[in-house]
Amino acid sequence: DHKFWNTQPVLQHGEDVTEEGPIDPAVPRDQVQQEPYPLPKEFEWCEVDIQDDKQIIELYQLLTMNYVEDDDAQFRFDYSAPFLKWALQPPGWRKSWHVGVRVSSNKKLVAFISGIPAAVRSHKTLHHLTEINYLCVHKKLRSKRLAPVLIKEITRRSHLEGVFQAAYTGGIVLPTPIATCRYYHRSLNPKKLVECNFSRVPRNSTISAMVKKFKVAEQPSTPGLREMKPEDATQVRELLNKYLSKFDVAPVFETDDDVRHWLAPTPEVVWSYVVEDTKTHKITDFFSFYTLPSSVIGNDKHKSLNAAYMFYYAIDIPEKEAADSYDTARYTKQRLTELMRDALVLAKQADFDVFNALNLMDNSMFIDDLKFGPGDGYLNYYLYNWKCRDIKPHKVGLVML
Ligand code: NHW
Ligand code: EN5
Repeated sequence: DHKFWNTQPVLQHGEDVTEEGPIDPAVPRDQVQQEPYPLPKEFEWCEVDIQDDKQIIELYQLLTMNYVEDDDAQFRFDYSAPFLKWALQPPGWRKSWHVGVRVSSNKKLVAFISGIPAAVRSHKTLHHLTEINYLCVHKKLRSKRLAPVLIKEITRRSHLEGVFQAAYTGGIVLPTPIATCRYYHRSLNPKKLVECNFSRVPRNSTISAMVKKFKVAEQPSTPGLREMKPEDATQVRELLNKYLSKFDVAPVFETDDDVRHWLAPTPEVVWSYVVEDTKTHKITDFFSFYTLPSSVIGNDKHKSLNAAYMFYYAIDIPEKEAADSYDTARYTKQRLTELMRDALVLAKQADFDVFNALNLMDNSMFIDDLKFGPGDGYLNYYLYNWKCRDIKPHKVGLVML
């Protein structure tokens, strides 16, 4: 059982949802605990100022050495410093939500948790909630119940800002996921993936057969495909919000600034493309992926695996196809498959070794045709202080970094 999670406003194991809504009520600001939660005496709280080069490097180093690994501890996420700056400073970000723990004696950064503001809809309710990410405790300080203190402290800081719901994801199962998605992987550099033990040569195959199988075209094939520009934000916002409205949990991009931040290309971080109709110059399609390498643990030949992760995308469903749900599904599958085939080409050109995606949104429509294979990792989705009915992977429209 869960000594900490049992005490929290989350759906407890086996409880079923009759009506959606908050578990605990909102509290006025002056009734929120004003003092930080106490830490064991050798530690102190800090705000990590990620605009300060020295501090972003400290955060980068903490995460690079101590953040999420796969089940067999072969790979560890290696979010870059520019990526962390992007992920933690969207419009409306707050420095007080970049919470660190330092050793009092030498000021070494040994733990972290972050929140960012986001607009997320679950079923019919729009939440202005906190997205929690990058919870990390140094390997030498594990199992000392520091994580619950970090979680309570970010909760308190969220309450101080009048925010009483949160969204988060994780590889582990806690009380209680609203959805569970699976990771899928598309090899782009099969030889390196095998050398890293990321994938294996099947008994009935050879490396050269795999190299052939995973070859992609030299150039994308969709007419009108180009990099997204910041000026496309208004059209992309409209296209994307419309597409995301069919999912049971999804973000709402409320301003063009949100779209420019999250979805305009950022070098080495996020890659975004649109299809501009050659006649009307209207944007009909959009897709994006982000860069997240993993350190390869204990490999003599390779230090890093360069992975691209599918991010948001949207297609415009023409009226004649939208009239009939069968035609909508057929159109969506065809259009998306061709679009994502181009995404693979662009990722290969940019020298990614593997293209990863979850089986959420409409991804299942192209996963098999484009030779993605199932990984051994799963991603659970959670809402804090909100009762919410189960959501199937293909009804999840939220992608967290
Ligand atoms: S998921 C990635 C989380 N980070 C990692 O896996 C990095 C590597 N691991 C570590 O650094 C993305 C440590 O193992 C961590 C736990 C720090 C994970 N979420 O300190 P203790 C996110 O960042 C519970 C939630 O002894 P530890 C999302 C565990 O079940 N709870 O463990 C983060 C147990 O409670 P229980 C987690 O190994 C969402 C307790 O922690 C968890 O030294 C956070 C044990 O603590 C996880 N990933 O440190 C929640 N992992 O009840 C946000 C373990 O079972 C909630 N635990 O006894 C919302 C807050 C905001 C609300 C706003 C209104
Ligand atoms: C929240 N923002 O387990 C972050 N990755 O499958 C926290 N497996 O890379 C989320 N174990 O299957 C954390 N290769 C959850 C994810 C944690 C990391 C993780 C998995 C996802 C992963 C790889 C390597 C496995 C190594 C041994 C994997 C097989 C690929 C193969 C390619 C060819 C077609 C078949 C599949």
